[in-house]
Amino acid sequence: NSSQGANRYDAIVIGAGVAGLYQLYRLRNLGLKVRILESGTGVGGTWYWNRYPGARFDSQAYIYQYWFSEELYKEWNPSERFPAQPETEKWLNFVADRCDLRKDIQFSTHVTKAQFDERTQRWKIDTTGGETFDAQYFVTCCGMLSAPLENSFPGQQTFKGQIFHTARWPKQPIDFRGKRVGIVGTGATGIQVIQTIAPEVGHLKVFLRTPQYIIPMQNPKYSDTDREAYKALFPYLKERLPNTFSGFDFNFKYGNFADLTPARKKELLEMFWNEGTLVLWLASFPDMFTNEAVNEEISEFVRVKMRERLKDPELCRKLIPTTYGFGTHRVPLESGYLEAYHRPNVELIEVAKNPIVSVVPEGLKLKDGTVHECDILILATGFDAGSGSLTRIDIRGKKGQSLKEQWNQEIRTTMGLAVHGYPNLFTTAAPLAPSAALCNMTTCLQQQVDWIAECIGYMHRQGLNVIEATKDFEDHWVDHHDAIANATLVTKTDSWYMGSNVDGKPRRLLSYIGGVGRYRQECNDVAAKGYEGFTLT
Ligand code: NA7
Repeated sequence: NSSQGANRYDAIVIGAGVAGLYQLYRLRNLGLKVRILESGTGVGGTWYWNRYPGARFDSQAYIYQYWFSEELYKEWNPSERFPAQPETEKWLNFVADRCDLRKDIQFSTHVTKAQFDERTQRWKIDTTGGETFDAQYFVTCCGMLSAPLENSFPGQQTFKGQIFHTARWPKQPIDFRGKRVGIVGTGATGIQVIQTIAPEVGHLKVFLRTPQYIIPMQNPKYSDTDREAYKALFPYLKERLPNTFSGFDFNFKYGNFADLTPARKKELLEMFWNEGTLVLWLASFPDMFTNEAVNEEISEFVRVKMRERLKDPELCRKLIPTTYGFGTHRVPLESGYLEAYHRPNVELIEVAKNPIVSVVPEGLKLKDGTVHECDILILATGFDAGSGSLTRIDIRGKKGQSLKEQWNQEIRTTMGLAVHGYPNLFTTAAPLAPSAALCNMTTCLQQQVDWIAECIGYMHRQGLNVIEATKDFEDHWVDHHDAIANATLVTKTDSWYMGSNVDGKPRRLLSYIGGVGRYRQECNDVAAKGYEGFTLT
């Protein structure tokens, strides 16, 4: 009923997670009429959906924050360095309440289609509930890791027990006591689940295809003194985080690894390792990402650490990666993950050479015909990252062109913020911007949201209605992105970073790897030049 004006907005935002909440806040402050459409029944995005046992972030709580209000920052009291999902969900609810955001969020509303109407120069957005919204701007805050690979195996519907994808975990706790549980996936998610439920379940079978490098998490409780100390750093952190390589409170400062003496290498690696954060990965030595010999030396350092804990040669063979380098895809923090395999109730089943072929009523069936019986099956099988949240919506730009069809051929964006051919569409957490792969998400997302809000504010001040990235500028961005990406070892490793976890997905590094600070500078330059590379009418 958009003709009646009820569903007519200046901006429709999808998603009430970290980005969407802040986007609503910023656009509303411009005086715009904005509505968030959110599939879930509550706010939180990632922190609403991923309520699996052991879910927590790997960014320190004092930097996984918003920076638009010092007051808000100081009011929130994280309990520990890396709080678990319930606390983060609570924090986002606190933000939504304190900023009075809920009145502009429509829950349980899933967007199915969005079409740019060239006659009216506005977006028409359809939902599963049969509503149609009409908006000048269409802003996607869908998250980078929100399209779960739920249908991983044929026959899932025939399973007699309970089956869960980690990103669609039920609100009621699952009782694992005495149960035979199978878990597929040992990424950042699987590791958190395994180490958490291993002591609880009757018997746990871990189906392992690719082993992971890990860093042991140090997760001290925050005392009042700790909280006072970081709260005093608010102005410093707000300024610093967006200017680092990965949006964390640490940055490369020891130069290239290759230039150090053996003694200094050892000393610094031990120091980073003992930090118990992602510093060893994201802010130790820049040449770890580009120099194969350096990467191998650091990988071997981590392997030795893993060997010391695993002890058993058979477990070492199965669980220590040798076919790819440390840091060339996500390195999870863990707490007792390796030791879980020492428990008598935990069994490790390798499925690289003898793959899982299907789910049968009793459990999982492997290629050689073996059936592993389970009562509960957990799929920690990951996501169609970056592009999936957008290609699962039928998004159509000028001349009815389909984003899904185009991205089935090649995934491309302009700075991860716009797509040529799709005027007045703004994207966050989209491919070719820094994101989850290599960035503290709150840092990257706020920078993207700010850029979008400032762009829309500029358009309004100038009396402009439509913005579209030019083909030339998009080509330039894609080339720039690829040139940096292809100089790293990340593009030589298979993972969701490259889209290689989804059959047929075109290969490209999904996250900008030139650094958060550099990316921000590029975005600011475009804005400072009156949105050079975009046509504004
Ligand atoms: P990931 O990192 O994509 O991990 C998925 C895991 O599932 C990984 O171990 C996969 O093995 C495994 N997998 C997927 N399909 C199969 C099949 N068919 N057989 C066996 N094993 C399979 O997803 P996560 O949810 O852990 O993490 C995603 C991000 O979310 C993470 O990086 C954080 O930033 C938050 P593979 O490696 O493909 O051999």
